[in-house]
Amino acid sequence: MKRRDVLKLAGALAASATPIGAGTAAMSPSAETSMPAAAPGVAADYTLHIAPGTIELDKNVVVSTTLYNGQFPGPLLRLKEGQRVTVDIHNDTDHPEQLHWHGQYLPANVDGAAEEGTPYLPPHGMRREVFTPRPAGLRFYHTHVRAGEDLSRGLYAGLAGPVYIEAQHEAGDYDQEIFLTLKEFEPYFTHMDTDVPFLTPAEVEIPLVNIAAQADPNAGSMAPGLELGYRSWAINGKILGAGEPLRVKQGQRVMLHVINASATENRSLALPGHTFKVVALDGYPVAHPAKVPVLWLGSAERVSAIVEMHNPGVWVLGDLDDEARSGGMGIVVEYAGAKGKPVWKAPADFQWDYRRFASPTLAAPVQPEGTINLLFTVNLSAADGKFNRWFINGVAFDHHAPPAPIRLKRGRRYRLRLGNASGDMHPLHLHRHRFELTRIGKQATSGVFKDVVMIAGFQTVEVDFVADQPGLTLFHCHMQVHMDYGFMALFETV
Ligand SMILES: [Cu+2]
Repeated sequence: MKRRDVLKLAGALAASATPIGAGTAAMSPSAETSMPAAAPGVAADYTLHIAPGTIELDKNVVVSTTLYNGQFPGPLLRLKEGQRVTVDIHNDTDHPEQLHWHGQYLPANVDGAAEEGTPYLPPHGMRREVFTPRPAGLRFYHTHVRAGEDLSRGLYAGLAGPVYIEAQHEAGDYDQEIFLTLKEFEPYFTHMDTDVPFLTPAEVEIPLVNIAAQADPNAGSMAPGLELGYRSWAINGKILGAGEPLRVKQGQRVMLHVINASATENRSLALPGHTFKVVALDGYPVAHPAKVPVLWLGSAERVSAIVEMHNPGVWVLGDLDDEARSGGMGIVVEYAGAKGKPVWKAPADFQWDYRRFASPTLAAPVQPEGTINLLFTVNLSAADGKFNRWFINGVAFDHHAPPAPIRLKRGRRYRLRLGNASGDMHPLHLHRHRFELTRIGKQATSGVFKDVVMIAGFQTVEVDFVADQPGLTLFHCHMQVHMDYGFMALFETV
């Protein structure tokens, strides 16, 4: 799908061209690099152009935004684990850009975050990146620049695309594989906050004394800051009903790879009369594949789930939120031979709980070599008098004067004890690593590995990770309006 738009220049040209690495030490076979030009005569495996463009979400809804290769989502990059790939990235815009390889274990100069030291893609310039994709599973790429008040930039734009890294040996136990990238378009600022609670367990856990000590000095006198609203919603860049339906046959097992590429929103999906067997979260196979009637994904989360097609008809695979679904967040699923209007039925109430996919028997706890407490607080409307300002351990990340990184020793196992002293849910992302969920609220757990975890309001979550990537690693809330206003911290592994 969409691969026609990738300039895949492999084969004879590459084979006859100058050997990779000729004259550049940085391109020695073991090196992973980001360099400001393509080596002459050596073709890239993939070429991506970041440029302004328009997409037709529906025949009546054409949106101007910034895109990869003129399309949304950007082209699917199907990579092989451990097999080096060369990607040329051209920035055909007037602004510096960053392309972040979300979920991969890459060096800080390739990962795609200026805070870690990745060089910017200069306006009307390009970079060649050479890297070894890993780990296997569903990843994605997306822009990683600060947007602030500019709703044409950052993840408010159409800059996201799927990556699938194939394992050396992949069973492929399904009949069809379908990638679904969820994204809203036409963002605007609003004071409406439409969060619905869907996470469990979600006991209030942060001790009140702790909240009082960290309390917003403006609390009670200031209104909450601006949030985001959207005018259109789409799956794979098409409003519900505007694109081709997913065509299935009775008895098929369909693998859905779902990416929430939203700048700020949690998304849900249900398919009436069917269940999702979740086999991987954020591209990592889960310890216990379990069937659920609804998928929930925070910003940047991915779910891989198998749906058994045993309920012939024409259905809406759509978001539970009526406004989002009727505004386009859905796609039609059509069985061969079935006719009629697509049917939507709201599922019964369902709470999302990562522990459904955890090891049925708790693994013997492994003691981390260090525990790092990270407490998240907010000052209402404290940034420019209109945006909430976010703090990690009392420090709001300042892009002009980044705070000192938290030092880690390479190869050691650390526990992050995440405390959310705000009422908002946050999708928290650690770059360049995976982590294991070890505690959600009061419940110990094991066997669920991820790179984004949603934390409910006033809750604690613990995750363990091994600091095996030297250099700077970014940790942040994946909601653009939170990360842009302080919700970031850096680790440095030495
Ligand atoms: Cu957040």
